[in-house]
Amino acid sequence: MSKPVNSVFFVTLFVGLFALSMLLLTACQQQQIKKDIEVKDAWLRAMPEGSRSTAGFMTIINNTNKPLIFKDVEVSWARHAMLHESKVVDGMAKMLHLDDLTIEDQMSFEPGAKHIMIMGVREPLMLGKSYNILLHFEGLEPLEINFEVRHAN
Ligand SMILES: [Cu+2]
Repeated sequence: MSKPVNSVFFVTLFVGLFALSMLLLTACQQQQIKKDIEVKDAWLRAMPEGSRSTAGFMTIINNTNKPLIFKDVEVSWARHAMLHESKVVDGMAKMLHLDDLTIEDQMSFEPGAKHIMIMGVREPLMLGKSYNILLHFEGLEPLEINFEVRHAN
């Protein structure tokens, strides 16, 4: 009579331990990636009332001994996010879409230059609050970074 109960118990225990080890593994991978790739000074531009778009800025430091290929960005709280660069072309300010970026030692994203363009923001961003952005690098798990909403000075 006790046998089926025991096997159910062990299956549950096994599944539980497996899930736990997967969680720990993922946490370790995230920690290792955060050592390899340092992201400093991550912030989002506070949105003027009625605006649906914003931009994100940061400095990425490559601590690995290989060039880092920055592929893409992803946000859950907006319709679309992409890598952009502001440039003056023939006297006109333009924003160009960027494909893969190769980061040797470090790369800065700042107002008037490279930035994360975010469009179709669903809820107005709150000043001082932080929002997650996923950074995708070639051959690595996505890196989740908190960006704090600030006023551009
Ligand atoms: Cu842009």
